[in-house]
Amino acid sequence: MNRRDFLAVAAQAPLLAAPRGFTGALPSPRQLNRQKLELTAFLHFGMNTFTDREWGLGDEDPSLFHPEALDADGIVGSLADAGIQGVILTCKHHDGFCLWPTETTTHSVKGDDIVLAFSNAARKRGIPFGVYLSPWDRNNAAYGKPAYIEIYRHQLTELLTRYGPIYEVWHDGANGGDGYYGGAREKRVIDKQTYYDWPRTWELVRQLQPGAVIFSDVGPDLRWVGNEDGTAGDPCWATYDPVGEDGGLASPGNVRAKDSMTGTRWGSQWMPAECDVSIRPGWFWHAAENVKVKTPGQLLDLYYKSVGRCASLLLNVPPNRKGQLSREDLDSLRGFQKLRQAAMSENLAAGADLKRSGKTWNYRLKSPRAFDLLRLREKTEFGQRIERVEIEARLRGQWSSAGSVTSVGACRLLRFPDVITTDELRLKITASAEPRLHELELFRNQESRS
Ligand code: FUL
Repeated sequence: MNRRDFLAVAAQAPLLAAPRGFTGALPSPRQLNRQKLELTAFLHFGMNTFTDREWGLGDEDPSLFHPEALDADGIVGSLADAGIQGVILTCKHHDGFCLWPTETTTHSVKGDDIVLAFSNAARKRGIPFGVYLSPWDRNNAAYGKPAYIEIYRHQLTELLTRYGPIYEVWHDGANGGDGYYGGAREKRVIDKQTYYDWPRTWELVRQLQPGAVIFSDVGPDLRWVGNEDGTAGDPCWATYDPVGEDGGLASPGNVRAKDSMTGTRWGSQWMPAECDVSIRPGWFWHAAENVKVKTPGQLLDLYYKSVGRCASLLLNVPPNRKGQLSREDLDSLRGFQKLRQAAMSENLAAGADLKRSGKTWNYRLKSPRAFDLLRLREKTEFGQRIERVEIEARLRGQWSSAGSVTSVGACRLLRFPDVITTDELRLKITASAEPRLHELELFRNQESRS
């Protein structure tokens, strides 16, 4: 599906009626569409890139931000070549420095519009573009007062009206504390539940970008997975009813993180998890971390533990001070892509003969096949019906257990500890309603083949 089709589907109205026989939560078309983007990239780029910090105080001189040779096309091109399906730029981090010329503050780039450069680059490469706009602003004098909420919405309006279609709007949960705040240099604590009046802000996003999914600790479309390690819980249900840290009302910045990892079986809202993690220890580029870039093998493991558990993976790859990706990150990304391709190159279950009897699905393969990875997908437009799948293989005339998974959802990957060779496989499914399995695929890792 190309970018235009992607955005057109995303803008459709939500589903109105639940399929018969199932009363659980269902995804909206915009969520179903977002599900196609399994692996996306975060670009943490801004003032911190130049000050060697992770959280700027907000008193930084705007002239410190000076990428010498910004190459947005090169960055987005390399990401797309490595199989990245969408990019989200930190248009404003907690230090308040805006990467686009905004009407709301002078604490921004002046001539060069970095958001424009990246959104154009994404359009050229045909991948969707998303925005991160930190709610917390340690520069703004009005932060903590009602006036700031209008400033935040004004900034959001600029981002959602100037740069074409936006596929995801990312609201960070880090909120309030010490800051420069226009020279006040004090601590400002906000009421996370009420200060931002999130429902009104999300309505604005819906109006301006109906196809965009909204991410935060509490959705409404995509939820934070509860950690920044890049791993989802097992299982990780797409349904969720968030509660606050103290068991009360949840809000961005106040959510019981361990629940976010697993979701809520029979939760009332469809809200799949997104796993955000950096390819480096920090979110921003630091020269000292060039030697600490995650290896392709580590990234593949994260992929299995996020995408393979019905979540999506948002991998941060921070541009350096030149405004380019560093060699270390590029090498790792490319290595990661090679490993993914080797692990999932040919579907060995293609053309298998499927026979169903009740909730048992029997697959007769064309000939005996050796595999070490299984991928299952559920038709999530019918909700998450499958509770558990037992996988059995017929070996020398006997059925024996190969493994099991709890929950399937958009994508479930199961690595087998040993290579299994068989021409017949069966799945015993436990489901709350007629199971709607979309796909079964089997793979053999090319790298480990002799
Ligand atoms: C956190 C922020 O505080 C980090 O700096 C980073 O932006 C991460 C994605 O979210 O809450």
